[in-house]
Amino acid sequence: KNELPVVISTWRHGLPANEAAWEILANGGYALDAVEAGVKVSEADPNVTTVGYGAIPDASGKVTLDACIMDEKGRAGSVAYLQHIKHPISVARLVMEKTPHVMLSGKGALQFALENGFGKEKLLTPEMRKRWKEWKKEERQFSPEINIENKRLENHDTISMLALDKEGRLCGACTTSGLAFKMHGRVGDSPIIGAGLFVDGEIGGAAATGTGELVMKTLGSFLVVEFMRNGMSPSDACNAAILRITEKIPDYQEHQVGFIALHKSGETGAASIQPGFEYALKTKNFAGLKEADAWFK
Ligand code: SD4
Repeated sequence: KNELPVVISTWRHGLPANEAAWEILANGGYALDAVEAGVKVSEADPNVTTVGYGAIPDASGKVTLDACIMDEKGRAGSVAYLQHIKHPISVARLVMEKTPHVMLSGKGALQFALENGFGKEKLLTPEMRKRWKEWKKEERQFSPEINIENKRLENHDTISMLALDKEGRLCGACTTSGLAFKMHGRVGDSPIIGAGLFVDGEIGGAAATGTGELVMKTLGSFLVVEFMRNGMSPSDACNAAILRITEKIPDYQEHQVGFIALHKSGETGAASIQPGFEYALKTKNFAGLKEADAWFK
């Protein structure tokens, strides 16, 4: 168990994101502000090629973004298939705070963002445009790759973050450009409450990364939280949700999925299908990367 505050996030790009979140948490700030500020670091960084600005486009060469956020009271906001906005997580937060809805998508989400003062930006960098052109020439087909971030993309992927502040408020955020070269119009797990992220402020939170289709079909993050509700530790709950995927999805061997979880007590856990899923943890006594338990050893 960890003393509060605690912040946990997916992949190596979680390290600088956790630092930004920690600044808020260490000063007694609100976990919701912390997770938003944290994942914004990845959204703004063009070297993180699977989130926000500088992300890999879809098959048609467009950067389309998914994000969601959830607070300790169970309030939620999300955006899907959003283009031209550098910080989809902040739009998701506004959906939560300013509208009677949970999710806005596509043109409507963009319109809402523009009406609320967000600027329209070009998210496709010249480097990613070049990569897309090469991909079009060579592959022309979408194929999910296991730990794509480890093989080709220097450890970058969806960022999901969970934070517990000094007052014990638990919040989460998740933001991504989705799978590289996905079909145009494809939406993954990341903006789906219960799939890419779920928080129950009285129990704990969980978040996912990896092939979103597998997470959506098993409602993975919700499942992890329900396992914790039934008494499992965060680690056991993540492993049990991975087990569910292996039992229910025939071609799970071809994919990577990773879960992180944070219990209300401060205890954390993580699990994945394939080895190689790293997550970043920051507490008073620890700051660094850990590798999740993997189904395949
Ligand atoms: C998605 N879960 O859109 C995201 C992407 C991801 O490893 O995390 N890929 O399916």
